[in-house]
Amino acid sequence: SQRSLWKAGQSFEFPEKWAKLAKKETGFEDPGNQLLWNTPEGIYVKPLYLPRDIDMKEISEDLPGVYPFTRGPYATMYTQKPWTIRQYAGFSTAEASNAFYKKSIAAGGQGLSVAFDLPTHRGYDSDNERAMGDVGLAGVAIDTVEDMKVLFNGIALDKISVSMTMNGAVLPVMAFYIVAAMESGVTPEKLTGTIQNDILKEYMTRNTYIYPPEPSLRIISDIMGYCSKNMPRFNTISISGYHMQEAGAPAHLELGFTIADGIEYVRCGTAAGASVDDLAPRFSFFFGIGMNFYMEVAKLRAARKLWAHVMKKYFNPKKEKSLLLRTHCQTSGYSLQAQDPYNNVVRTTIEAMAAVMGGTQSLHTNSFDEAIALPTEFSARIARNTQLILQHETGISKVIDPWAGSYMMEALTQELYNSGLAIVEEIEALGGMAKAVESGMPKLKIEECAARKQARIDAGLDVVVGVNKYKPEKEQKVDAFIIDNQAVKESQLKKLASVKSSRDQAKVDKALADLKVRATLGEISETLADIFGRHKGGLKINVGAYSSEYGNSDEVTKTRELVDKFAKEAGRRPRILVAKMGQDGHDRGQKVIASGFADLGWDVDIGSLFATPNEVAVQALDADVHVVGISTQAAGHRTLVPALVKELETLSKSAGLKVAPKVVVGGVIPEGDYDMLYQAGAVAVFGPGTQIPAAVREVLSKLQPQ
Ligand code: DCA
Repeated sequence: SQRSLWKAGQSFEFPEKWAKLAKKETGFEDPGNQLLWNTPEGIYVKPLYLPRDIDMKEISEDLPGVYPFTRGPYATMYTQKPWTIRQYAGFSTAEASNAFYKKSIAAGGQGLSVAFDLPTHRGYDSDNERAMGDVGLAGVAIDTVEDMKVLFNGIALDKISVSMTMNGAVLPVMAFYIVAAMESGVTPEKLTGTIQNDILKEYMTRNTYIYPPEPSLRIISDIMGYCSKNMPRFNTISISGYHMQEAGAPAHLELGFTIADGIEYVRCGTAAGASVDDLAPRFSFFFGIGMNFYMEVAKLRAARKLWAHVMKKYFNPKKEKSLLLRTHCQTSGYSLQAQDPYNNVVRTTIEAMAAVMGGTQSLHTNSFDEAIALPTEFSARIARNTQLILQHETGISKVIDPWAGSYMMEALTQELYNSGLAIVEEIEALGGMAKAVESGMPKLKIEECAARKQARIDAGLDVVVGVNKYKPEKEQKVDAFIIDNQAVKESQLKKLASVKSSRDQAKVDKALADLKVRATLGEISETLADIFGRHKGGLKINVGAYSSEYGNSDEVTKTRELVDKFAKEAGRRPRILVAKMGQDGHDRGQKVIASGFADLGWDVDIGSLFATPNEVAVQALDADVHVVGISTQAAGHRTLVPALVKELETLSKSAGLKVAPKVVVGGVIPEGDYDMLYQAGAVAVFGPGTQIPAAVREVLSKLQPQ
């Protein structure tokens, strides 16, 4: 199955002595070149690396703690202080999350990392109609200072560093955090931790923005400026490539776009009056670590070198600390599979090893059941222990930058550096990342790579053990952690009502404009949204990316024939609206499905993010679709799918239609939810790992030509 990834014209020299032996072993005419691996980064990974592949003079001078920091930001690295074990967590109420944090610190966790629920991200209080399906599901619901105080109750905020993944509603969340700390006796200058505060990647991938780019960037500069004056130990931004990788970006795109984002943030901050040396020493980064082991180690090494280089070139800071790239890493959520899920423990371990061999400062390891639902206490313990074992039972932390000097690793580091730099320069030529994001270019590039990756998996070219090869005869069941969304919501509503009734409402109304009273997150965000507006994402589909990668196999031909047959009988092509509901902005699945269905002959409409069931139903009827496909990643389907089916039935009836559009659901769906979705009226449910042509056929089988 050695698909010829070797492109004509690409050829490298290999030693004759080796080539002869390899020829004998393989029967290949030119084994060195025929065994090349053309990675999604467009890098040719060779079967054999040699001294000639690296610039020995340049790398022999590299030292950890010394410019360009390829070998690490600190001179002694883990030999003096291992990376921080920082598990990203948060769910349901502040009380439940607080109890979880205390337990995980006692069990070896070294720093906190708060996951907020989607309504909090998007600036809605739990009592907002748009929050209905998402309260407390993908993170903790925080509406007020009182919630924040409960979240950190009994945790010494001057000792334990707290990272908060917040970008959209960053103003109220930072305000709540600072006030909660002050009311527990900790002044702002003592606070240590990180606020994600990285809005640019939200427009590209993660989609938990609120306002349009310009005012959002102003908010980010304000926070960086405020923290650099008042919170000197706090990292003011976590410039994140992670979500790009999750959305489908190969390493070179993740690297290039993230560094380009960093440049934009320095520009924003300095334009607002701060000096580069006030800001940059408290910048931090965040990368995803996937399964391509060597590539991921090389990516972190290249990232440090690239950041040091561009900072020097564009800003020439005086402080050496301004050149340092310090990073958090998270193992890849995308690489986790719902099928044969214990394999995920192994995947996460390998990714964690790549992160620490690449020299990360802080690490989150995913739990093995995260492709199915939120982690259970058991799976979270295994995930944390994975890091504890790496720190305590292996010798990994005893040597700094252990891969240095490997011909392969040094060559790969340089290749990634070169391609990352080329992307940075391309973005600079477009006028910087804010402009590039407005043009939609980075998002489309990432989505194209996601469609290609899915096609390679569906076609079996990329093997995923237990999913498209080596499938177990019987699937192992794992316990899924299901949050009672209704109960969390009720508890939040009570707490919210109590804060609202215990304050002087006239004073709130009068003073909300200058945001000085105990305003809620939703009130602050809505007030700002009145002025800034709410941002709407783009809705483009990558046509052709899926099929060009998949090729014209029997599978594709057979599926297209069925689609054509339907079109002939129905007098039009089958039409699907691929929609998302609630505050879940993960749109990789939505975009990949849209590309795949379009390439297999369907007419495809894409729904806006953050829609209510009513909005989706109206769009479905307007577009006269046969099917509404709901992509769900954040558990909101339990509330939102039944509501959608009802809306579709009601609207179809009043429009005089004989049948309402059918509903199919795909994404991260625990097995225990399948029955309730079918009972609610869904005609098909697809878990992760579904092959798109098979999904197309199943959906078709549910349709009667009308
Ligand atoms: N020798 C001496 N001091 C060291 C060494 C060493 N080998 N290694 C680290 N340190 C020091 C650091 O200088 C730092 O002190 P400082 O704050 O006074 O500069 C301190 O020990 C903590 O180390 P650091 O590497 O900053 O690790 P963290 O505090 O865990 O911060 C960082 C990591 C990436 C910078 C931060 O932004 C972070 O934690 N991000 C997490 C983001 C997140 O959780 N996202 C979730 C999605």
